[in-house]
Amino acid sequence: MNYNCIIKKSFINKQSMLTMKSLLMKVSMSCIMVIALAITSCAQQQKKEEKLTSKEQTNQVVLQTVKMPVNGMVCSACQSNVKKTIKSVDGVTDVEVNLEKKFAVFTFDPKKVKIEQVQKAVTDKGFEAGKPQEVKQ
Ligand SMILES: [Cu+2]
Repeated sequence: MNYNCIIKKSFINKQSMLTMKSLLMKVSMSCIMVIALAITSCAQQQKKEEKLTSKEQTNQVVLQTVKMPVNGMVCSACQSNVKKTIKSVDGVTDVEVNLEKKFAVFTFDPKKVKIEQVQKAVTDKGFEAGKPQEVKQ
């Protein structure tokens, strides 16, 4: 191998190195672009999901369960009467009446019915409805 050849070879190497460099630059630039695009689209998708969950939350029915003292029940017929009365109120989903301990536990949708309406329904039947207390589930 002579001197000339070595120079030529190094020159070619330099040039190919340069093209390699510019190619690498282009590739990395497009890589960055793709990553940036992915991040933005990802962020948008996350926003959509957030919107969806907040929408679901507003549509969600939050039920409330209360324990209400009921006086005036003397037999199981009274008990079932009270139970039927509370259950017939629109918005009430679940009722349990305890004759011995003189209370009713019922679950209702506060958007549909107020506790006072349930109390009134019970007192209208001749029973005494006390102050309801919230039951934590
Ligand atoms: Cu009775």
